[in-house]
Amino acid sequence: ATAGQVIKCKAAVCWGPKQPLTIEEIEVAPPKRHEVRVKIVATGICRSDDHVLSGALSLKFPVILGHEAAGVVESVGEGVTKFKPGDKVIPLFVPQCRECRCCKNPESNLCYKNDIGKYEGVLLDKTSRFTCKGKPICNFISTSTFTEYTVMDEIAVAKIHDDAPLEKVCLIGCGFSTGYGSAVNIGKVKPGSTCAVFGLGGVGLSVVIGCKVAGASRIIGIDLNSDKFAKAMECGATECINPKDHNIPIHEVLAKMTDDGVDYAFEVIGNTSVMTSALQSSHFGCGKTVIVGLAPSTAVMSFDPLLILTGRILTGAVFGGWKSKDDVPKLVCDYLDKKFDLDPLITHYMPFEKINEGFELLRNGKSIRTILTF
Ligand code: CND
Ligand code: ZN
Repeated sequence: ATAGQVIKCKAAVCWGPKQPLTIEEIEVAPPKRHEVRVKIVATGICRSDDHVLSGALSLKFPVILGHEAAGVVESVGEGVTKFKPGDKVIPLFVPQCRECRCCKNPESNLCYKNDIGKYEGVLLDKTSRFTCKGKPICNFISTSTFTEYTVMDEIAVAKIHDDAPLEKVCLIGCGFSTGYGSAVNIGKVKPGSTCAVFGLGGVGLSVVIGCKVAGASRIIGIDLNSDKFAKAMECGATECINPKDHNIPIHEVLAKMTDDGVDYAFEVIGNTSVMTSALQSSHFGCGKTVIVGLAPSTAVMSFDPLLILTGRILTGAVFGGWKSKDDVPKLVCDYLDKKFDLDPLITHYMPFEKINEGFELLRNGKSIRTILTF
């Protein structure tokens, strides 16, 4: 009944950094050619959304944030053959066009048509489908999920299994897959190895889960907030340390604990000095450091190049290296087959209207993932 029409609905609009989101009535235009309009059913709050609110990531305003979600197709634009109304889907903040140099490379998952770092705030046709009070509202990294309805390019949407519980598998849209894939695809953690995970939020705990599945024998969690440790142990950490409890640099603490350094170190905070600590914590000649955290737009990492010269590997990835359109449906099936659990990551459910409270819980270190439902 709504196909082809402008839909009026509620969305949390971000008018600028350092101010609360406001719930507004917006207009969502019908999907154009090769676009899909989706009714969002559940969306998680990720620290990357908060990096925009804090001002750490600079992009164009006003914008509708949110990128970790699940929903149902409402209608499709011209030329769309792989989706129909009613299909369950997950938005993809890293699209997969299958045609660009990166998409054709089996080793890469970064499609040329992504908006991460460019932050143009538009769909592929260079406009967004949102307006509010007569003003255009920008799209966020190909997705925008803090809204009842959103429009995405079809390359930025994955169709998932009909049985998937949307209020859980929304985490496969970012936090879980990013962390888990960083361990299994990017770190390629080996059985019997020692891992260090810096930052035990939703993404960091998912790294811990990935290290455990990969058979690591020691998984050391590191966080400034010791309240995160119980959950980390539940997810598979074998020990946890708080840098505040030590009067020597954390990499020296780890060196003592691990016979000169870990096999794999993961930075899952977005702090460039912790990125350097992670690199320093890895063993010479063989240690690998994976950057997962998103640093502020102007931040620069600095380190002694001898750390690299002596054989340490430094790498990183968005979305855990998964080729999004290919792998998200498989991850959903793996979840349905009980190959991993998402429940330990979910600490709160809230109605969408309470979105600002959800962000407060994240900032105060009281939540892992809050899932907003519509
Ligand atoms: P969240 O804020 O939940 O977790 C971060 C954790 O780090 C918290 O538990 C903090 O207490 C802890 N912490 C903060 N500073 C320090 C410090 N100096 N030393 C030790 N611990 C510290 O965040 P999240 O898990 O949602 O996200 C983590 C990062 O990953 C964040 O930067 C986010 O933007 C990024 C990310 C990256 C990607 C990707 O594709 N690579 C996708 N999503 C999120
Ligand atoms: Zn995210």
